[in-house]
Amino acid sequence: MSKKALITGITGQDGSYLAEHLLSLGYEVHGLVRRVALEDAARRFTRITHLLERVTLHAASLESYPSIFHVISRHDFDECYHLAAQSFVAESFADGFSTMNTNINGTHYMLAALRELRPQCRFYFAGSSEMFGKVAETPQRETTRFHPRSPYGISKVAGFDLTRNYREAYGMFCASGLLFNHEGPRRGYEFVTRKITSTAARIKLGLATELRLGNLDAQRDWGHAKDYVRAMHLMLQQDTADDYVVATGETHTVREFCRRAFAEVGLNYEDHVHVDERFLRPAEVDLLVGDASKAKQELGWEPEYTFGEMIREMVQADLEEASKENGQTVSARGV
Ligand code: G4F
Repeated sequence: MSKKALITGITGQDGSYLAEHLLSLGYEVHGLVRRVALEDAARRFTRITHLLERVTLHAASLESYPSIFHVISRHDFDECYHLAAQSFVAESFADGFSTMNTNINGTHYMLAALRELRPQCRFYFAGSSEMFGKVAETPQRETTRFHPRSPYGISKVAGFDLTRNYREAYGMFCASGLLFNHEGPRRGYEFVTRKITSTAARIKLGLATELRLGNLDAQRDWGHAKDYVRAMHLMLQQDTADDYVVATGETHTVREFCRRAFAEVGLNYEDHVHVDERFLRPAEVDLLVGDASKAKQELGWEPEYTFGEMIREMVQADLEEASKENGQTVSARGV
């Protein structure tokens, strides 16, 4: 009998890679999606178009306990990966209330519905290195004290605490991944890596001239999302539930990312990148670098992509994307 997994956030970068991974392992994969997404499939399902025949989608909202309860009551899930969230840190400063509502209540609704209906279902919570915020030590590990610096980070600390509390109070198998930044060609354009690679490609093809960014000195531990979803799955295959840092152990500045991405297309970032105060944050997380020793030892997890390989893959994908746009622009002008 194949295992049945439910993924919230299946249309996102991590959800789409995780769905592919679980399908490759023989899982029956289900996803929670908002009804508006079902009604606008062509635009909202771009990352899972190739999977639509192989996954089962259910309409539900993280803001509605009854809708979550309804889906979980109808399927005997073995594993639940709770990835859905408002995950853009800058947006959480703009509207902290909706970030808190969605992220904290959404996690609580998932846990409460599982406790009520499927207490044996294993639960994964997508924690974040943003929880370390103003870091108490370097590198950051599972025991590092949290000091979140944004409503998003605070919401993730609350979700992490809820997850641990369901594990301790009700004996449920609830694990959290403390995932450092993870990227790839499916990353949203609002995040700095994709903003850089997509704009570098557009500049190269004459579709843009400049890139406006905020803090170039922030340092991040950037891995590839494809590697990180394997760690999520491994966490739910252990004998006991626990929390794990997932990171590469390397850190790079935003400036360094720019330099390497622009170099991939033969350009000098200094000719195109400008600092724009609009992209600075009220409180910044200056330095993140994770120690994933526990995940390596206990889960047998290792990242496969190097930093350079990840940037190359992203730039290549964005060059292909921009070439299509270029072609369309040319033909549209031609008409
Ligand atoms: O790409 P970012 O927006 O990612 P951030 O804030 O580190 O958060 C991401 O990683 C977390 C894991 O640690 C996740 F939990 C979270 O959901 C998200 O996936 O920004 C990275 C850095 C920041 O220091 C930011 O200030 O890049 C800096 N930055 C500089 N200019 C910019 C820009 N970030 C964005 N998005 N846009 C800019 O123009």
